[in-house]
Amino acid sequence: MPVPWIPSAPASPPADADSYADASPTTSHWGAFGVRHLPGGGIEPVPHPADPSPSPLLGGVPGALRHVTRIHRPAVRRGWLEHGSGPRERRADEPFVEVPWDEALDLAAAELDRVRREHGNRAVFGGSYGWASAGRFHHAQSQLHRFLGQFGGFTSSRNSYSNGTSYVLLPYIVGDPEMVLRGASSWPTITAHTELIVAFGGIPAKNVHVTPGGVTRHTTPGHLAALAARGTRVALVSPLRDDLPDGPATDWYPVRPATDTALMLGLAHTLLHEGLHDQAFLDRYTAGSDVFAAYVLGKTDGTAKDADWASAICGIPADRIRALARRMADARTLVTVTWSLQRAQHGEQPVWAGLALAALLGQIGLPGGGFGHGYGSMGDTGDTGPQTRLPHLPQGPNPVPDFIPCARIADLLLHPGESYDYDGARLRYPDIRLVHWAGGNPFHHHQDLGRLRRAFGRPDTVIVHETHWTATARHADIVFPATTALEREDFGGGRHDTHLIAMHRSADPVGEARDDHAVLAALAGRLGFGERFTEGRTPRQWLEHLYGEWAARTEGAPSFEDFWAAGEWQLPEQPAQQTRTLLADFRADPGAAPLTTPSGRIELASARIAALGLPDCPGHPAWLEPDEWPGAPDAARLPLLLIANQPATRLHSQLDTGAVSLAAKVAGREALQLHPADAAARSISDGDLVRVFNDRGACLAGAVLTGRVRPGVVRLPTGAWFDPVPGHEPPLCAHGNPNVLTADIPSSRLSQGCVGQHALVEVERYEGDPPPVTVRRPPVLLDSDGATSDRLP
Ligand code: PGD
Repeated sequence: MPVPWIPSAPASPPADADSYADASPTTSHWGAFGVRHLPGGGIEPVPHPADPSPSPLLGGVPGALRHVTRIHRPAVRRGWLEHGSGPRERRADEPFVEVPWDEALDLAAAELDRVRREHGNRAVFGGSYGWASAGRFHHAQSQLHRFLGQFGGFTSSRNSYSNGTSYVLLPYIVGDPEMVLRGASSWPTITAHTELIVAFGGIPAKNVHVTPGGVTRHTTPGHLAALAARGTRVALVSPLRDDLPDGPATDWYPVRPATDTALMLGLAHTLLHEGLHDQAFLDRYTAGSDVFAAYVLGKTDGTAKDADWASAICGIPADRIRALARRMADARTLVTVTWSLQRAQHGEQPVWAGLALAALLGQIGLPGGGFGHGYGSMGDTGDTGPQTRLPHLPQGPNPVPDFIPCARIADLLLHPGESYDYDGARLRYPDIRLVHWAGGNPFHHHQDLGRLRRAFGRPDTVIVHETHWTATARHADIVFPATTALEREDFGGGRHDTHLIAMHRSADPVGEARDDHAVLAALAGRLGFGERFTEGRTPRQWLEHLYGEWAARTEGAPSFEDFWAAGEWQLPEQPAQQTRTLLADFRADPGAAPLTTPSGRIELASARIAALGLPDCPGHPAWLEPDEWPGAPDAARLPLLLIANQPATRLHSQLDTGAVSLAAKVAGREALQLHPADAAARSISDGDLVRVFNDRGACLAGAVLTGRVRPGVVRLPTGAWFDPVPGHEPPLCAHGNPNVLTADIPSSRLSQGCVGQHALVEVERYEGDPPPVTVRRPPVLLDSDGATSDRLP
């Protein structure tokens, strides 16, 4: 019997203004909404009336808000409390002792002070990567960075797990990354002008509900419907058919994972070989096209990257490759690359090769043509909303210069003193003694969780602020219970948002939970800089202050009182954004509006990158075999390629305890999509419990058979809470977290980005008694007499 499953959860119905009127306004990374209180207790999210396509994730909010895994009281790991700080072979196998706030704060402040005195501020890691929650004042990382900066500084982290590889590459090849990340054609321009979208990685509708800080209007689903109505063709290049919603006129190119660069080079070869490229554009706007063309035509290495060569690597028939190249040259064509493609080993290459392909077509800077990066990766790519800088908390300086690229966290903890390459520099890892994390879940977001578990054993102390008992909280020594956005006052909005939303408090804090600001203010008080941290303001006074400063320089902004009473302010529109790409001026006159690259042009070959001599990132786009792809030697033993992409039913690991995420579990675990032919070869049926494994670890998952994945490919989205079964090394996750399987290696020595997207695996039916999922209950909690807490269910 087919298993009901949600490949891309249906949108919530739009709300009417009346039902929103009695709700408390708020916003979230998945959009603005109101909170309505139900008669017998409980809450109901009401979508914002201006939102044409509210996020399905709203349905996960009520269950997560009061879930049994909420952290009620400060807690300290028993071993740390009894034996003091110090490295452990592994954290997370002991119970926690719940302690009064003052005791937890005294312990944390004394330990911060000890580490600073004995080892210096660079021994404190405060990178604290993560999405936390929406809200400009109570933004957990901003609060923590302000606190640690005033404490004397901390080792920080740079870039993101989202597009960290592109962020390092793009300055070399286009100058300002925004030129292609947010400055390419807007959706209205695409729907008006584009005839063909060649979408590498697709335009995954599941991601467009999510934007950092939220959006009030989710417009991308409407634009995709407009594309369908206009008949714009989309060449979907992805192993997953669901990377583009049904609707637009679609030609599916089910490419082998990790081989997009080879396909791009094959397309480029046809353009060059058949003289379909725009030489005048290359001459006027690019540098290094001769180097790139020589490589593609095989003049430098003797291998022509023609369609037959590409076909053997990427699995798309050569005649389809040639036909697509000819169509691209014959139409207003937009080449797009999702961020997921750069979340891989050699992740620079598909971005750079995609840009080079678009340059050959000569349409960069034209409305609806050229290159874009991240359509469908997030809700605001291609959005036309205002670009107002919203009010935010000043973080102040960090006196410590040391940093890591964020995806190097395990290397930092495991290899103090070791050197590594990053962005053309040679850096050294400091010796970290204390980790302080607020608003992120590294045991969700990092790769090779078995290795991360060993790395988290190394520091003397780990302090975590969390709303829920996530795996990261369970790996901490001191845990502070944080409020959620619904339990405090704030204001919020995303980068292109149409509204600034007043976030009213709509629920009482759970247990003794406090805001991150309150926790850090109390620590700052104990460490002697409480007044400097708070500037003598209450959180409400901070909101008034930050809003007031911003309103004074923002035309038409109402008073704080009026804004707060109205629950929102609609930001002024900026119509010019709608039609011009950021590269339009460059296209009009590259001499007058040069790019900030060394040549002032788009660099199809970069002398600066070439001079670094990096074997994993040469000076022009190139096909480099990753360690793990269907053609790798290890594929003989691990014949399936796992795609660990963004989930449709939650935000990363957030809301995994909510109704929408839980409804999509299969056999009580995360759902693994696999092709019926691969399932039949392993005697796996729909709904079976399966074990997914490789040398780094294993996890359990529920099988979903579908022809919408390419044979040889399995998909297991990220975000199921890590649930290691005791006694398993390498780890076995009972719940289906794919990061037990992914590799903790850098995308390259240039960018040091994360490679979480792909891993070679094998899958088998799970026989016998499966270990239960335990992560949806809190860990063992003791009171100060050692008795088990009476809150345990
Ligand atoms: P979240 O689940 O959003 O994941 O990684 P990230 O760490 O951002 O974690 C945020 C945490 O903050 C949650 O645990 C939540 O409970 C907590 N939180 C929320 N509000 C507050 C608050 O007010 N205060 C405090 N103290 N805590 C709060 C996401 C990262 O994962 C990203 S951005 C990407 S793009 C990556 N994607 C992939 C991928 O595609 N494939 C793999 N394999 N791995 C990935 N990891 C990355």
